[in-house]
Amino acid sequence: MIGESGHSLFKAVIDSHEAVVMTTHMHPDGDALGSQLGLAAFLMQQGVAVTILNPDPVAETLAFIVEPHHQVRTFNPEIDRSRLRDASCIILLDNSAPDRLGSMEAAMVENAARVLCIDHHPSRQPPWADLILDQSSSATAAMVYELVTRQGWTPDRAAARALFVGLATDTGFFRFNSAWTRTVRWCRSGSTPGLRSAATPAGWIHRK
Ligand SMILES: [Mn+2]
Repeated sequence: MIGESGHSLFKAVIDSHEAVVMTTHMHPDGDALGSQLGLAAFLMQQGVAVTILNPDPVAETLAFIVEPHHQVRTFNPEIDRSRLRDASCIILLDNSAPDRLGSMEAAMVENAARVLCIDHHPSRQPPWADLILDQSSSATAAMVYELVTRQGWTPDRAAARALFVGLATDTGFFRFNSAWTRTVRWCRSGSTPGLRSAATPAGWIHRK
């Protein structure tokens, strides 16, 4: 679970920026992209402009969770170095390790003072200014769900689907017992009708 300090930090960050750039690890998987799109939906509803700028393009198997209004770009050093430099806030999801940022590593480290990192992997002294880390969480998508619902937001259908894909990807589609109890509770939660309707056949999920 995310502690009180994490929820407070999240609120402080979202309340103080009108635009954010979001990124993740190289070769974004379902949890990376799903947590980005779920968080983006929340932020856009709060009036925050969101640009998703990733080291690698969206995998074909995940294209279905990207909505037409989402801005998902692939990092191009010539254009996007200045985009990162000019961003007042950069949110790094599902990764805290600079060396998993691929082509974005140097540019991200240069701007580490304005990075909020939200991740569930074990970390090694990450350089980012703000950290919300929870190794007990089965997916970054689950952390995003916890953060945005605490702010009183109910994910809409598209956001719920993106978060569900994130959770399904990192739990091997719920094969692991450790994730199971919490996940079932999460999906059954009365506040998340979107999650149940978002549950679709396993065939389209890109397995890690
Ligand atoms: Mn993950």
